[in-house]
Amino acid sequence: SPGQGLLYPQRNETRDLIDLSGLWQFQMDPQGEGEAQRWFRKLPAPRMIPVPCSWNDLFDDAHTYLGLAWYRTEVWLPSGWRGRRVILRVGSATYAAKVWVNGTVVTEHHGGNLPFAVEITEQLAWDRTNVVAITVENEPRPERVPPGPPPGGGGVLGVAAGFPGTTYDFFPYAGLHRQVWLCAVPTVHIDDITVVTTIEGGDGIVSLKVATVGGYAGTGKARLDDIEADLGFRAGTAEAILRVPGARFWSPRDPHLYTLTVTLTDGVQISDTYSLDIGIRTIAVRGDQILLNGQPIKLTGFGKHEDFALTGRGLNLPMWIRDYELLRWIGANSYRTSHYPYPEEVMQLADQRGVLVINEIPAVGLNFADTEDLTRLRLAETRSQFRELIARDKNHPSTIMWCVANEPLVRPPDKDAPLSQPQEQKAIEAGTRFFQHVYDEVNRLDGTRPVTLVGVGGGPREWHERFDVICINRYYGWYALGGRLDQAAQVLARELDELHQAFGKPIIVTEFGTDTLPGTHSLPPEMWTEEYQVEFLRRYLDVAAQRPFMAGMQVWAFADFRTVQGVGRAGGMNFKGVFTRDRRPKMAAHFLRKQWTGM
Ligand code: GCB
Repeated sequence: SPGQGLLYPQRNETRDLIDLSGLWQFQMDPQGEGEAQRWFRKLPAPRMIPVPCSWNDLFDDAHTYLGLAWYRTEVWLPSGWRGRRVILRVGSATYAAKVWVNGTVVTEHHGGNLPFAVEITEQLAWDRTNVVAITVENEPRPERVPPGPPPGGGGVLGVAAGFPGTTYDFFPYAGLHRQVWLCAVPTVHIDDITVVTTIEGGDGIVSLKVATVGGYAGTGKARLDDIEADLGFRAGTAEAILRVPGARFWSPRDPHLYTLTVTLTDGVQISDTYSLDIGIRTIAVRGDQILLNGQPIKLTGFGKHEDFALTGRGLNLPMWIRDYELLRWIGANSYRTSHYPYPEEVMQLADQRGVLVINEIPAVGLNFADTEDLTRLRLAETRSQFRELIARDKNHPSTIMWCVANEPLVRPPDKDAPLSQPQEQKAIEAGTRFFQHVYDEVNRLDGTRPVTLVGVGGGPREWHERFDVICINRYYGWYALGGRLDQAAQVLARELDELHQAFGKPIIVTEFGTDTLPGTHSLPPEMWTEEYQVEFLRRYLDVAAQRPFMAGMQVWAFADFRTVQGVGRAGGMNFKGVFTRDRRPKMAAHFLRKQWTGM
């Protein structure tokens, strides 16, 4: 197996790649008969589907289908790959996947937004095409993360309860959402690199750990510009420290990246090499401030979604490039990967463009009033997804914080049977234990970044206690106090002051916003209009500006996005975007640009 590392695939003098993106064969399997009928060899009635892409917006009969579906493709391997290890890497399969190569099951994976890799050298043929088949399903099961709704009832908020049933409002897109790659690597190869940077005066200190597969016990080199260190491997791993005098520290203003190259070499021959771009920076919390390179930062920006017409949640690089352009245009320095990890390329772009990222796992819709069994299963799922996320994203300077959950809550599973006081207390304690475990695990995996939890309005305050930064989503003036913006601002101000008093930690409002139908206007401002969105945002930003302890304000949302069908979401859309789904600015976009850029 390829080890625990999730380094981004690379082509260089020792490594090669085949990107299997393109048209694959596709067939839904609602009866689950494909495996017994050996569909992993041949699909009986396939149609073509692009990979990567969600299937839901392509075929009418697949629109709300979340069950099992088959993907199949064929690939010839170059003869030059013989003698190397071949690894199959799936960028993201939402939610559960099983993979066959030439009829043999090679791996299974759970968790919809993170990559997985498996060595397939043994299963490959060199004299004919190889058949790769992958099943994907995205059934909303209660034990998953994000959890599906409890049996018999759906919906997160009363307003969003809809079809398909989910515990959140975004559309549960399904499919092979990112690239599938074949990677050829040397038998003994670099499996993982962990980089931690610190600052001493004007110098950058780059500490690295390298892990290999194949029990490498030789030597190697690490190089950054013209600075070099020797690596001596024992039991497959080595460590080194590089000092960069007068370093350029990574920041939104100067997102300077250094290329770090690690090489396995006996001094003459190179057996493997891998390069990655790193930023030298520190991130820390002190009192109520977040410090980047020792200086306080305030986050401006948005909660986002990976969502676009037709491609759904499939990798859409044109959309992402446009989004980064718009983030710059509007003067935002940050966003949150609500409510699941975004593509690896998108994290690389954040590094290059100096965007600060709150990196969130797909733990949205957790309800601690559900059974202990469900909580236990969700904890296991959360932990394994976190291991993968940190393995994938730990070297990105742009990731400044991990987020363990969005709006966990305590809600009676049956809305007609409210929880008793002891039941509610028990549920809150179950959540406290859950987050204690997750916090400790995240800290063990990466002790270099603050960890946060995003709390829901009216949710238990004690869940924030564990965490380094207090993130809250608030909708005074929308879900509560609709139409009463002055009153809403007062309630917000009072709550922020209380939170600051109670915790003395940095506070970020990670969501605040109003559904806004583009082109709808009113005077005086009324709900759903562009004027109302502007006035709502103005109030919130003013309240924050009067409170120097506030560490950031992220508007919900960057752009309008697809939701499930229901009475709370007109046209199957969440209209809280500052941009429309096709990225046209609403009035609020111009307002925020003035606020954030001074232009
Ligand atoms: C929230 C959720 C977000 C929803 C938003 C809304 O609190 O975190 O996923 O889209 O509210 O618009 O209701």
